[in-house]
Amino acid sequence: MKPEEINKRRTFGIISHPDAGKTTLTEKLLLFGGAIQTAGAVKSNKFRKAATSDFMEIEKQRGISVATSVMGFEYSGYKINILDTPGHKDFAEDTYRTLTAVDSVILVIDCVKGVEEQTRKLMDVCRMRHTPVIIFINKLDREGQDPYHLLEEVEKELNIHTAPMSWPIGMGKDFKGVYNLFEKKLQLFTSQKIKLSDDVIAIDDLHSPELDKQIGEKDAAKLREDAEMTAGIYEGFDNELYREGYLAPVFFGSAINNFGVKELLETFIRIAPPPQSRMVDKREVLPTENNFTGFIFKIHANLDPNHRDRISFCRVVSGKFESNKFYFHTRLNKKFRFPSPVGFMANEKNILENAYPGDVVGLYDTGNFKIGDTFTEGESLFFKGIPSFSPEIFKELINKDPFKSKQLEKGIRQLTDEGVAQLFSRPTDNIKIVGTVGELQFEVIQFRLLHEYGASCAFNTLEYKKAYWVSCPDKKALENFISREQRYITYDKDEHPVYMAKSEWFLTITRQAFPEIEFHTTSEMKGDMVEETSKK
Ligand SMILES: Nc1nc2c(ncn2[C@@H]2O[C@H](COP(=O)(O)OP(=O)(O)OP(=O)(O)O)[C@@H](O)[C@H]2O)c(=O)[nH]1
Ligand SMILES: [Mg+2]
Repeated sequence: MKPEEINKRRTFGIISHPDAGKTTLTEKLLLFGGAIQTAGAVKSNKFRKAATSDFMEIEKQRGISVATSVMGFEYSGYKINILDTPGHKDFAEDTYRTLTAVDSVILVIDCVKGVEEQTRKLMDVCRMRHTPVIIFINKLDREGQDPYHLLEEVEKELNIHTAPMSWPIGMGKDFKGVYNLFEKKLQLFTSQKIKLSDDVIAIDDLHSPELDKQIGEKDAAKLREDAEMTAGIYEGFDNELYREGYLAPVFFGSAINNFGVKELLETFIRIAPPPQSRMVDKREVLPTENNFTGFIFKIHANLDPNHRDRISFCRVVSGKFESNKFYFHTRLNKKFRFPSPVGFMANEKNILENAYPGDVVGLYDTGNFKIGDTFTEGESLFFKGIPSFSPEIFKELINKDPFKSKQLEKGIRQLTDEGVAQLFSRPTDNIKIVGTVGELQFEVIQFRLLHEYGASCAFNTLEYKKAYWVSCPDKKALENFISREQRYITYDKDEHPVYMAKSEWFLTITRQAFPEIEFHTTSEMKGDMVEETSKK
């Protein structure tokens, strides 16, 4: 395995509370890579629909991204893979899974809003995994909070130390630019929506009168004071602490104006970790190993409305992936080969011959693969830690068009394979139940079923609150439980029995009545490699 192929790669996720500017920032980064020529060229990962004229309501009304997009570009000799995630909590499962496929993250914070609910949750996941974090405080062109206050909030609420790399001069309509504390360079704010700006003035000595000339006496005095203060308050950048996830370098800027983005990128390639090793059940897999290994962290059907394919997104962990070579699928115990795997450069898919650790490969799949599946060159291993959540909202799936029941069946199976939701069937009355962690997923499912499969459906809310996979070493006892609790028993797609609890209280009573039965909040006892991640 050539180490230079590994060392030139950087794979990271962009995460934040909804609307902080992830997709905007992603687009500007691609602009620097020359991957796109003008802003606006990147379709956001906001819901992409088939070629009809109406927009999906949820996107139009709320303007939110619903799934992760993968994009690559080259910059300064590096191959950079960006995974732009959705911020909304209803799609957090997708984001959490994406975090297993990256080596570091850029966390975007809106300077007006500061740390928000979803920022906190995402940061919890990063901390759990010791993922290195760079913070980009965005929207400085708007009247935001005081930078000291913002950093204090970040440190307190996100439980991470900060090292400001740049410092803003003014804010909102008085925003003048940022001063790079480490390179001692002043960057004056100009709104550069489509061009790449290069207006950097080196000022080694902040006491130089040049500073007053550039930004005015008042702001110059304030900057001198701030530079002194920040040196005293914050601990300075330390690469090791950053790599371990304890210290986050912070940049200030405005993504939409392409301001502060280049500095972020330059620092990113300098400090961000190259592809890292991953744990499997038995050992640690190093990127430098000769044999290819990889795992699927995301599945998306009908990505391209003109081709009805299903693509599994595989993160390469070790070795070299080659097209047309047989690889071992460890869960199915079967070999597969991929004649036309795809890579994701800029906003386009392209056929690729081979891929290296850190890369994301799109594998065409006819419905065999699941999230968490592992490929190797023969070794039997399973990558660990792909989270799976226990759904909390359950609705009966109602077919509104009797002539399209086949399409509905196929569509719901494929969409639930993607991990958008989970599917259960209730034998007592033969209904299908869709379980999700958020309301918006039902809107997405309904929309996609109609637009991608031509099936119209409705949902009928059920009173269940939580799903528990049940097991018992004593088969008879399990059968007895299932027949006694029929009304609450459903089966998942793999025919595993699941008990649907109406409330915590119901569960407690049921547990007391059937002490021999074990209740699991995920299907981990199936031998799949899912682990539960606490949502709190
Ligand atoms: N004023 C201002 N607005 C910005 C800036 N960056 C992004 N925005 C706006 O903020 C809104 C949200 O931006 P997106 O990039 O879609 O946000 P997101 O984080 O990808 O949102 P989700 O994916 O739905 O979570 C858009 O209207 C952007 O134009 C900025 O620097 N200044
Ligand atoms: Mg977005």
